[in-house]
Amino acid sequence: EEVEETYIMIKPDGVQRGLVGEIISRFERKGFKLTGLKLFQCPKELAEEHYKDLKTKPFFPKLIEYITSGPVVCMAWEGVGVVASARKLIGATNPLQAEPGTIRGDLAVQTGRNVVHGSDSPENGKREIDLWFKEGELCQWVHVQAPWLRE
Ligand code: DAT
Ligand code: MG
Repeated sequence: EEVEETYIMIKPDGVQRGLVGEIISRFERKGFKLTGLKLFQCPKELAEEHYKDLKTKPFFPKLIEYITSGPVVCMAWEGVGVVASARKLIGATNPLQAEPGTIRGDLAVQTGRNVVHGSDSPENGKREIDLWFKEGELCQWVHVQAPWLRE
């Protein structure tokens, strides 16, 4: 049981569709701690670096176009098991296969417009937070709920 960090990002469709509050709420209510938050228009180079593992995929150019098509909401969340838990809250990559109750299962219909990103490992959580946030943009603070979340 280790404290982890994950990078969560509301993609341009989530912002345009007015889902920012709804999506942030789900992580807040679960009991994770927000340590970074900003609205950001992402340059192409950053999107390409973020998704570098998918560079050879046929959908890569459209993915980069999508991610850079409008502002995104960048977030860093901290907590025990937050990486895997956030992936569960988000749901499967294809929203039509995502379970009801998940963000994608409830709020999206297509892989190419799946409203939110979540890191897939603690290592990538660190890498992505480093990539998207500058020094001084993250806050360390005492989560007063902590003793009511874990015994
Ligand atoms: P996830 O976002 O669930 O971690 P991923 O890392 O495999 O999924 O892919 C990153 C994003 O790329 C995904 O959210 C949407 C897009 N993508 C993945 N597979 C795709 C496909 N077959 N067609 C179109 N877009 C795809
Ligand atoms: Mg991924």
